[in-house]
Amino acid sequence: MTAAQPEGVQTSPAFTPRVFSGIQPSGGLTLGNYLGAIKRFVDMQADDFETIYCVVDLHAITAKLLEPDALRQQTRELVAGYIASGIDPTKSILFNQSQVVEHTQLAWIFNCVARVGWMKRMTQWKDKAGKNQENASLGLFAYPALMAADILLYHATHVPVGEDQKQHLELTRDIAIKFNHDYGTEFFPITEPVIEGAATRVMSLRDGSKKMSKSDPSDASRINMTDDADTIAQKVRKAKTDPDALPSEAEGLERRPEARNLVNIYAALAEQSVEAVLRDVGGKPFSEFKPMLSDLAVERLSPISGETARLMLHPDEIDAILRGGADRAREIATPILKKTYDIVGMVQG
Ligand code: AQP
Repeated sequence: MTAAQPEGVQTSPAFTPRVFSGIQPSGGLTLGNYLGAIKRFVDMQADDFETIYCVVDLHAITAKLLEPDALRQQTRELVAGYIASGIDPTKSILFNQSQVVEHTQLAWIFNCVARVGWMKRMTQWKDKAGKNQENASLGLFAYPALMAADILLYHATHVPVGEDQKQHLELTRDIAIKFNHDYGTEFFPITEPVIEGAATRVMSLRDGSKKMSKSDPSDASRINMTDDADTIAQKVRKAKTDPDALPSEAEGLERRPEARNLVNIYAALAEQSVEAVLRDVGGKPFSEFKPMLSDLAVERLSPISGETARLMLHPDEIDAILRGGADRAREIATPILKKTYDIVGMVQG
């Protein structure tokens, strides 16, 4: 927990299972976003869950303001990437955050529930604000309260995310617990993070201690979902490794972060366990393993990048999908915000 749990808090009553997650249109999608998040979103769509997937455009301007045309383009590209990866907008609710104003309205309430001390402990705040915290935006500082609102506005019970978002999910739980406690209610669920699979934390190809990220200044650090086959092969060939051959067992990857990262990526793309992959490739040098990895990445990613490019030829259709998704999202969000205001004591006409 990021904050002390108030005494006497009860866990949530049963809520209808509902999945919510989002991705920022802060740049093009990376392999990290795909393996850590989108692939899991698609898997959960097949389960017996109501699924709500969001393009969190309000979050995308917290680290820095983007060129308006770039934000519009990246928003549409993210929608295209979601659909090309298997999100079906007739099964899942797919929309962009700014079209459902209830997100920011609930975030305000949560700004008043969350404590400054909780926010200051967020590693993403520390990483992104760096040494220049005085100059960082207030939005970056308050980011986790908006994220809690994104999730709790739908009474989401499960949130699939990569490992880097675990702390924000814990803060979401803390906000729900404090709200429920302060108002003597059990209105908000205590959401479960779903962090599963071989690639919950895909690392930079240039530095095995750093997360692969859309906003890393080095393009060679990541595989973009729109990279062509030659670019993928070149990035994998140049990926940092060590001089030893691959081990036959997972323990042999300890203290070898770059080797572990490439094996994890392979396992996630092949939908195999790390152990099964190492049974096949143990003893091989990287000069043999890297071409296997780039071939597999191209095989898996090129249909997605091709379909993304095709969908991007029809921006009006993408906008219509977002409008329809926002209408469906509002049907769930509006009564939950109204009830929240009522609990807080806001007089509604
Ligand atoms: N490297 C990663 N490995 C596994 N999962 C990852 N995710 C991001 N990077 C990795 C997961 O993708 C989802 C969306 O993330 P986001 O766009 O909301 O923000 P982020 O986590 O900050 O992702 P980036 O790519 O690093 O964006 P920037 O550079 O803008 O900050 C989340 O579920 C995240 O866990």
